[in-house]
Amino acid sequence: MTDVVITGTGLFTPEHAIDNDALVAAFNTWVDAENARHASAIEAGDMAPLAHSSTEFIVKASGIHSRYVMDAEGILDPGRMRPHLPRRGNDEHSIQCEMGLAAARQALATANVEAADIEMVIVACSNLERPYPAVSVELQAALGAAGYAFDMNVACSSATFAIEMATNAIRSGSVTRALVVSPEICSAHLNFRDRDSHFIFGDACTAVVLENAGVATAERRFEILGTRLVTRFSNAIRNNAGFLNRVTDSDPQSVDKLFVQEGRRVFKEVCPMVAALITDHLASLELAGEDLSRMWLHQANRHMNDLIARRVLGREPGAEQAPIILDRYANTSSAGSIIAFHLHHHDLAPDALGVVCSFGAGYSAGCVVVRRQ
Ligand code: CO8
Repeated sequence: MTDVVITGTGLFTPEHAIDNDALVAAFNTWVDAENARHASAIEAGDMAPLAHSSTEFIVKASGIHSRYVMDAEGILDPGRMRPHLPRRGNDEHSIQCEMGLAAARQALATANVEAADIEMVIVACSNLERPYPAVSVELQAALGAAGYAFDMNVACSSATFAIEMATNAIRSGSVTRALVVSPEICSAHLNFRDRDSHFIFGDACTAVVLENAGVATAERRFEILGTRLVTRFSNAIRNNAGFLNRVTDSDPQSVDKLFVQEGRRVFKEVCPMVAALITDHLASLELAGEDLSRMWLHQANRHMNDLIARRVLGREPGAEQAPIILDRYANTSSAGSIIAFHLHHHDLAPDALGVVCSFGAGYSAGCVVVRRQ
């Protein structure tokens, strides 16, 4: 069978960062204004006052300290509380294409690959800024890549699902080199007026170059030993925004058109599903948790990662074995596990084994087992 290797990764980090204190201050200013606006209804007992958010809660419940966003000003304005990303003309690069270009160029340079040698571009992320033409086709043209391109969405698992698509395309011989790009603008789909979730997400873009091992020239590479994907339908993480909203006459501004979740349920249902996926996948490759040097897990919640890593490794994970990047980046959806890989793989010795694993809405989970060459 053709060996497939990851030879380069790239990361675009937006220039604006919002720490918990700034986010909470904006939220609490809005809460105070809302409570003042509804003071008589609250006093009459017809309405419960809105509660403040707190930095202490956010850090304790999630491990998140800060997040990067494409626009901070709009989010921190209590009168707006959503990013302001001006509309671009059809002859300008779209925002996701621009993010993708930055991450892709870095990944290509690391892989020592020219854009023209890429034959497959997949833009894989939770939210795409338009249905067509595909953002991936725009990115393919902007990069000067060859072959074909398509967009796909499996929420937080988009990147790992795309890595399996790319791996299979290389194994089958239909392409020699592929590029997976995940431009996540989670801040545009987050309800910054929802106390339960306003702190969860951030923005970023990652890129991964995959090649047939026979043509790869990069010194540092990771052989893909196997990929495994799983989905199980759940409404616990949902977003009802879509092109049918217009014709169903539902309110386009209603909160169900943004990210909605039952966080506790997600935690309880997803952790065992993911631990079993990784353990079974390793067993099918005649490997076990103790063989792993590193787990690059999806970055949604610190406690979820500790729990999953403990179950798979059979011991308390050190920061080195299951690196955390959500403290600075928050949940960047499909980009999260790839950011962890991008920032925390350089020290691994040849033959070290690791697993990239994403999990999220769908439910969906994707597992990629790699060996450093
Ligand atoms: N400040 C202060 N107190 C708060 C706050 C706040 N901001 N929010 C809630 N509280 C209070 C609650 O009122 C509650 O109080 P009480 O006990 O008195 O009722 C208490 O804190 C506990 O609340 P929760 O039970 O909600 O808190 P948890 O400990 O469960 O933590 C989390 C909440 C952090 C959300 C946690 O449940 C979690 O991380 N769950 C998993 C989430 C997850 O992994 N989701 C993955 C989804 S991501 C995905 O798939 C991608 C989708 C596409 C992305 C699109 C971009 C937007």
